[in-house]
Amino acid sequence: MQTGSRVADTPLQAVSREDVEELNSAMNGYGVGVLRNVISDSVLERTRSYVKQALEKHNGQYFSLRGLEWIAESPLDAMFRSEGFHAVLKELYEKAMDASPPSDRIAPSIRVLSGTLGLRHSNLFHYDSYVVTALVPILIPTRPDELPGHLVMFPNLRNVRRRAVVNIIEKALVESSAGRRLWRSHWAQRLLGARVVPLEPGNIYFFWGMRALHANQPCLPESVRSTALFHFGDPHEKSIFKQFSQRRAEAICRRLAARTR
Ligand SMILES: O=C(O)CCC(=O)C(=O)O
Ligand SMILES: [Fe+2]
Repeated sequence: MQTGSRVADTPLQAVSREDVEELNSAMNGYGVGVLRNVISDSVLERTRSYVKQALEKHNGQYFSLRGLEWIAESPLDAMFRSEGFHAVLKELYEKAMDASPPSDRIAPSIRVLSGTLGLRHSNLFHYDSYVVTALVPILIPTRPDELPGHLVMFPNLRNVRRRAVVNIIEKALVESSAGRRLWRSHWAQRLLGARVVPLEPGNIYFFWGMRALHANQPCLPESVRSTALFHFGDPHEKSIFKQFSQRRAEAICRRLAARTR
């Protein structure tokens, strides 16, 4: 894991080519590259207040928000819009794919794990639909009587699938309930060299989301764990098969929500 360190209020202005190179080799080798101390305490504090207010509106239960609306009203917006952040994601994509990204669009989402619904959204191993994933921890449980909900991953388990249809079929198999039972088992994690990645607010964690099978470990229902995810570079974005996998993902979320009622 990479350990470059800087403290900045204006995020990611000072990411050099060498930093990106180091991130890239850490992502290829260990599985995760880290930019340390790049989100200031004040941004983190304000983002936590934002999360707590939104969680009240969701009755203390898991929720996630996607798209441009939530990020525009969240304190992470400056980071999201910064040139440095765009440049890192784009350069990483280009290194991985040896090609320009299909668009400059970053897909922002926020997850807030809490309550019994939060438990159901844990250990849901998946591949992202995007080549590069940047994860920003906002709130991570740290009391000794809590579970921190570490990120777990099987780094670079596969290559990027060039054909959308192959990707969709593979995702359906790997992310089936039988598949997910297997990935969460200790012996499969040991056999396949899973990495458990503790998350520290202030840092940004980069990995190849489309290649690494990953999930978060569970937290106690009383705890709150929140992460922001920035997905970048969907090589299948123009494929007609895309809507099938989107519908499948939405159906899974609806099923999980219905099971707690
Ligand atoms: O919250 C996390 O630790 C991981 C979430 C994730 O992988 C995703 O939303 O794609
Ligand atoms: Fe993911």
